[in-house]
Amino acid sequence: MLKIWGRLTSVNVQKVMWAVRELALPHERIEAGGQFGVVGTPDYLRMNPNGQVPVIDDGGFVLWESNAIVRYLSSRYGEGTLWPADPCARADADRWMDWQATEWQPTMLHAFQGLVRTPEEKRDPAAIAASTAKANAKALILEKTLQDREFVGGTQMTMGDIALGCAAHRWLGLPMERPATPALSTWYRRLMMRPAVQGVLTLPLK
Ligand SMILES: N[C@@H](CCC(=O)N[C@@H](CS)C(=O)NCC(=O)O)C(=O)O
Repeated sequence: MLKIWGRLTSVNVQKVMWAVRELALPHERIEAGGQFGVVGTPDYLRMNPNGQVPVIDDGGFVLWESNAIVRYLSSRYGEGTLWPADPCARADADRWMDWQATEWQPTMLHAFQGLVRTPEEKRDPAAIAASTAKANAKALILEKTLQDREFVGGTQMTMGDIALGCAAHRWLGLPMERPATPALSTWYRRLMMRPAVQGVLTLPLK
């Protein structure tokens, strides 16, 4: 059976669990990372030398890097749904996954760590403000894209919406100033109604 290592408070584990649930895959999730530890043990480091979550083991095939895992599960078990059959549609979804990981998510790091995981007296307001401004500017790019479509790739939900949806959940859940993003918010609410997301993306952020 598919095994997934990772705590559900991790945005990267959330992506994988959401994909697993969309695809209705029988699975076992093992708590790891954060207060659960595990990621520094020799057995775990043999699976993922980065000592991070998530990791999966699918019948002996071990994989780390959350977006790579979502792509693998989608291509193997979600052809025509999460994994669009058309190469252009697939590349579109793929492009947004890369954008999420390399352009949007990193901008949120200081805001998230500062506002959610750091006591108020120890926060760095300048770092939080800079992070917030960058994250908000990136969110407006997604807002513009979502103005004329239901999902990021068009009319069908794909793996791209999973990676972006998890990042949007974090962005919208941060206690900070945000520009108005009506299209993004409508898309996010649409995603949050999906049964597969229940219990995976929860508020408040931790
Ligand atoms: N690029 C990696 C990043 C993985 C990552 O940063 N994981 C964090 C949680 S989001 C982690 O393992 N932190 C250490 C821990 O939880 O103990 C991915 O997308 O899978």
